[in-house]
Amino acid sequence: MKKDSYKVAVVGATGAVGNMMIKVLERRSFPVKDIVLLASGRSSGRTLEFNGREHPVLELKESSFEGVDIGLFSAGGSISAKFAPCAAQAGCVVVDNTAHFRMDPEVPLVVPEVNPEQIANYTVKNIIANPNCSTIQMLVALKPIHDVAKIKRIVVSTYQSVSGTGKDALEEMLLQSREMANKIDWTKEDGLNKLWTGLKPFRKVDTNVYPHRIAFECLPHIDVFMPNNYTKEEMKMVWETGKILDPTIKVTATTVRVPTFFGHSESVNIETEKKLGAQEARELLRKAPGVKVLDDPSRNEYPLTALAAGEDFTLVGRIREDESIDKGLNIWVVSDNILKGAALNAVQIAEILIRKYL
Ligand code: NAP
Ligand code: 3JN
Repeated sequence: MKKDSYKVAVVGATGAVGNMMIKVLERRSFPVKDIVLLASGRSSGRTLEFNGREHPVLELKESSFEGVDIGLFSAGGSISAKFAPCAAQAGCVVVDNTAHFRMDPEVPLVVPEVNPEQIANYTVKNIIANPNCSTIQMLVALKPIHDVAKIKRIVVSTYQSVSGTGKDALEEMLLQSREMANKIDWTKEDGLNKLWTGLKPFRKVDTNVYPHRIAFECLPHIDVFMPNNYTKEEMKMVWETGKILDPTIKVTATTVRVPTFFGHSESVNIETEKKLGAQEARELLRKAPGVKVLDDPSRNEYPLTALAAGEDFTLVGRIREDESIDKGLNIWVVSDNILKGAALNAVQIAEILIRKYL
């Protein structure tokens, strides 16, 4: 018999993504009968609020999943590798936010606006994978275009916010920014000279999270470097687009960390089989699920991280025909990486699961 409420575990509940999962479950009135908040032993003794009540944070153990219907995992790949199979074995359906299972052919990789039908295949391993945030927002924007004009090639550059690296990275950026803003002298009269001199001591600073200073810097380096000299983040966009949207699309990516707080931005260039004008694309995207078009240059209107933060929609704008080729478009896509890029996408998957299968 179908249940009307569910026991839900959040693994990594104290982290940036886990915390947002709790908020999204609450905001969308997910039918939670009982919530189990799991993290490392370091967080034992802490409590977190859900639906107006404080709940204890428990240490994640293999036995944590007894009677749990749905497990939302975001504590890193090695934790998912070890504990997702235990949870699945105990009858819990895992929605995993890490890269660990994404390319497993027996695990569906799902963006609800793009390939919700794949959720049906969760039964093979009792695990569903949530894609990488940069892939999710790009595909939410491209799916309606692909359906009409068939995309042949994607060239994407990302501008990814620091929240994508978690809470320690946000702290690193804030501390570095404060120190630099306080120590660097600036006057309009002699500003540039003072700035150059003031910046010198900050060329090389001690860091804990990133290999270089992130404050006032762009790092063309997200995740580890691969043998082909792309980063793993770049290859995730290539691999995941093939699995979710269409394996015949050619994808090349450059992923860059920029000193913004929330919201990843992407410059996306596509080549299509059928010609699609910018205005047609705008109209298509206006009707697309999960998309909000902000595209009025006459009013300086375009997607910004400040507009995307805390917003469920993926913002799309700067829609232009690529004048260097016959059938191509350029678009600018911004979305909240912790929300649609992680927590919201996972909860949307869980919503479909309970509506159709559990
Ligand atoms: P975060 O803010 O650093 O939080 C990490 C979480 O994992 C914390 O709750 C932490 O608990 C928990 N954790 C760490 N080691 C653990 C252990 N041994 N046992 C149990 N829990 C443990 O990181 P985040 O930004 O939330 O990201 C977490 C993971 O989510 C990432 O590693 C990544 O795999 C995934 N993620 C996916 C996307 C996406 O694109 N879909 C985006 C961001 C992140 P304590 O507080 O107790 O240490
Ligand atoms: O860097 C970002 O903006 C997104 C980060 C995602 C991430 C961070 C650490 C480990 C992932 C991911 O989801 O691909 C992983 C991982 O699970 O490999």
